[in-house]
Amino acid sequence: MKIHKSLGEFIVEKQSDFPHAKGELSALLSAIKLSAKIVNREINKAGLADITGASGVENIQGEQQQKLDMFANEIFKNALIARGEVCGIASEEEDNYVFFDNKNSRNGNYVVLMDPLDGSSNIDVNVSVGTIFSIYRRVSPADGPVEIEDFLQVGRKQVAAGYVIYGSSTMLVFTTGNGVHGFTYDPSIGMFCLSHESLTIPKSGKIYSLNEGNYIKFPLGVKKYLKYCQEEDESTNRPFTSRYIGSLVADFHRNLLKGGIYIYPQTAQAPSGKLRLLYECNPIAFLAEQAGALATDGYNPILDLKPTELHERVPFFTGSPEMMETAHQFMTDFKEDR
Ligand code: AHM
Ligand code: MG
Repeated sequence: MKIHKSLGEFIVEKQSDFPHAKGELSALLSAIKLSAKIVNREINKAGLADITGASGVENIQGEQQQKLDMFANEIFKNALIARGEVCGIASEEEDNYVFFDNKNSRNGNYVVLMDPLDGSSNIDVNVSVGTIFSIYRRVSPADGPVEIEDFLQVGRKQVAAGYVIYGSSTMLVFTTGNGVHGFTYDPSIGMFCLSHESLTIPKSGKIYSLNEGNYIKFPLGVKKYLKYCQEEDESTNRPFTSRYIGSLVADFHRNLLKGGIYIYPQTAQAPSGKLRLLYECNPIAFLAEQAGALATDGYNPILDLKPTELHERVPFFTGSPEMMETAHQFMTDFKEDR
């Protein structure tokens, strides 16, 4: 029987690869690991306990918060407060950023931005959901309170990012800027074990993932690209296959392993799309680039965009480089003024 390396062992072994941190980033990742285990436990019994469904509260973006959204938010927040490396967080479920103003944490060197439970519409129906996280070094002085500038850093400044996918198995996938590594949770021993070292995305693929129900609202470039995916052409292996789960983490994870493209574009009604730059697109874009994929707003790399507000949205295109190049071509050729 093969014994896999644990996430803890892997982190200790790779400490010297962490561009900015010694023990600090390890401790921080281990808080995320612990929170993921607790959230995983709750999700696994979601049909049995009174934790599914809406909480009755709306978040600042006017969306109904699910009970599990709020539960996951509290778990991750409390685990990060307890470690002391993090001086503040921003979260999809918090209106404003949160300063950890306690003796232990206020001088922490890092901020974490997260979507504690992404894919909320899938919670109650036993379909994969995820946690997404993004980590930066703070830029404000360490002896003062955390500032908005600490959170509005350009994506290229991330020191680590990752996601947890609660799927047919639970996996934690992360990068610290030296490749992308995946760990599968073994519930029998309570450990994340190295299962996917140095993940790279296939250069091309057959899968396209987008919510086709929105077709009528898509920009012309996306409509044309979608029709291109559906045409017959032997030399390019078309028609491609449509796969859409409606959980960014799960759709991205599948495309990362198999090759594919994920698109959540802008529409006339939502000119910035749906997904949030800071805690959905930036971390996924960091992972994507580290795995040899591309991640853009249809034109520009996501990691180069300068954020202006905490919950801002951005059109999101990510996937295998050859598929992305074709999609970009359509976006440029059929650019319209909306
Ligand atoms: P959420 O953060 O409220 O869960 O929304 C984000 C999710 C993504 O995971 C997913 O890709 C997208 O919304 C699906 O949106 P839609 O149902 O409009 O296709
Ligand atoms: Mg989300």
